[in-house]
Amino acid sequence: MQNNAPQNFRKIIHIDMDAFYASVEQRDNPEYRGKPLVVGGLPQGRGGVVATASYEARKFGIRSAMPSKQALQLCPHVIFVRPRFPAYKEASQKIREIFSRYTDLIEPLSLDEAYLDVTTDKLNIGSAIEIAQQIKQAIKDELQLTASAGVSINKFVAKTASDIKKPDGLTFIGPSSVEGFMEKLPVEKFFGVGKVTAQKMKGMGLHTGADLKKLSEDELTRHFGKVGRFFYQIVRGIDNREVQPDRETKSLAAEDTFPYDLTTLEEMEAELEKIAQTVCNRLQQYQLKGRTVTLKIKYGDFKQITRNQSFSEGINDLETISATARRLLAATGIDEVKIRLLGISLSNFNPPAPSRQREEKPTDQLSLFEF
Ligand code: DCP
Ligand code: MG
Repeated sequence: MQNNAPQNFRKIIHIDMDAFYASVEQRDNPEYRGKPLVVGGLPQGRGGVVATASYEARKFGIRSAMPSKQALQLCPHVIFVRPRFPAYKEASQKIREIFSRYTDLIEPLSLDEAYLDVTTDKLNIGSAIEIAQQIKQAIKDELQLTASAGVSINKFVAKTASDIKKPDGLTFIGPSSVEGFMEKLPVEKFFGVGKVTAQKMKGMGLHTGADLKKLSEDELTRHFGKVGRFFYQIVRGIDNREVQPDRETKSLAAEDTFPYDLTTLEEMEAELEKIAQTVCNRLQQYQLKGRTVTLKIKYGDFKQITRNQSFSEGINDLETISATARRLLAATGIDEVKIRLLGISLSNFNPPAPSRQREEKPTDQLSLFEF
């Protein structure tokens, strides 16, 4: 991607901070440096989970979203610390200020992740690789943190690339390498492929992009619904989604598709509790409170309903979110139903979220896509 690159290719950078919360803690507390560290719920507490783990802790198999108790079993000398959201938010604002030196087309995905469109950049540097290097260096010099970058011609490939060499990596997938890169990519790395879809694909003998490429657009849509069209295009290196700056956060959701239909209230409530925990973590991560809780249910026959309840004040605590979701579920009548998917979202943020921090982690839900 030099200055003389054909102008019809965009230059997209995806930046993702390395072990973000844990790195901020190690930076601010020198005694934690070089040590296995978990940021999240304490193992003594009920239902505490790992938000993130330092790279030293990952060597023991500790991962995000794992119960803290399990993390302690994997590494008995691991240090646990509670999250300090204001510190992460401050670091996040500073990285965004660094990005804005190069372009105004910045789309944050969360506190530690953003897409940048540098097809034209403010400093006339021209090379997206050079810009990514400069951004990484500025983050190191000014924030004493490291980031990994992916550079390519579209969002999907840039995001996938940023994950290839972590920590402190920079991966460039040029226009002529994009299709080969997609062909080799395992299906579970495709955006929109969660555990249920991945299982289904493997059952059909589809393991990589190259396998998906053998199917027609019709076949992909038939098997995977609307997202089949996205798979058809992306495996050919096509992803026309634009980098969208400053889109307001309207809602924050989490949902799960189950490998088998839920039939008992106990199972449904247990799953709802997990989903409520995820939503709650994200709300606290973004420091948001919502006034409306919406429950989404998809039944075994694919029929889908939503039910919601609003409050006069914004909420973001697990207790209220979970109890509201349970109440909404009970009111739908759960006798003799089969439930395939449950989801909870919070909306009506007050005050409105300043800029979009849309959740874009791979899940089985397809509603996050914009085609
Ligand atoms: N996070 C969380 N709960 C999760 C996943 C992440 O609270 N289940 C928070 C903590 C992370 C931050 O979001 O530090 C960024 O998430 P990433 O997935 O980018 O993970 P990290 O930045 O921690 O690590 P990596 O180096 O793999 O990007
Ligand atoms: Mg990260």
